[in-house]
Amino acid sequence: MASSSSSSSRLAFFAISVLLLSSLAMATDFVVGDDKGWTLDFDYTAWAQDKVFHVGDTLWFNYAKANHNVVKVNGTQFKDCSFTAENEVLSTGKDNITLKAEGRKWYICSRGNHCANHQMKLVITVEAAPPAPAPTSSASSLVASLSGALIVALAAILS
Ligand SMILES: [Cu+2]
Repeated sequence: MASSSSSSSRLAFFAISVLLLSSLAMATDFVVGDDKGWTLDFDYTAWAQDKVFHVGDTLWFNYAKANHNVVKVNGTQFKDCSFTAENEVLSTGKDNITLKAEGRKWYICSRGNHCANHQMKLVITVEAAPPAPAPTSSASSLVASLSGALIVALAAILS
């Protein structure tokens, strides 16, 4: 049956294209420290090393709020494990930070000596958003319209 094999390959093409398109358009959630979260004596430099951070991605800091916090600092403060009253402090225990701009970002824990002696410091480099950010209002509408165009193209090729 030629018609049934062509419709199943059409379905496969469709499924693959939707997956590819959604992965392009979707921002990534990074849980800092993965299962360990934001904690003492975890190597956040190693954790960040093999990851690529883009504008639009989100960092999640999970930790016991009685013990830790997250302070946004600059490069010098990061090196010295220092901060001032002007630095933004997050302290809910489940903080998320959406990366809004390219460049280096630095985060430390300001409790006790956690930054200086227990590696509670994270530096990342944020890159531009992944290819073809939509000039349209939302990423999902881009995916929808691209998927639609692809289906039409595939239907034409496969028919
Ligand atoms: Cu801490």
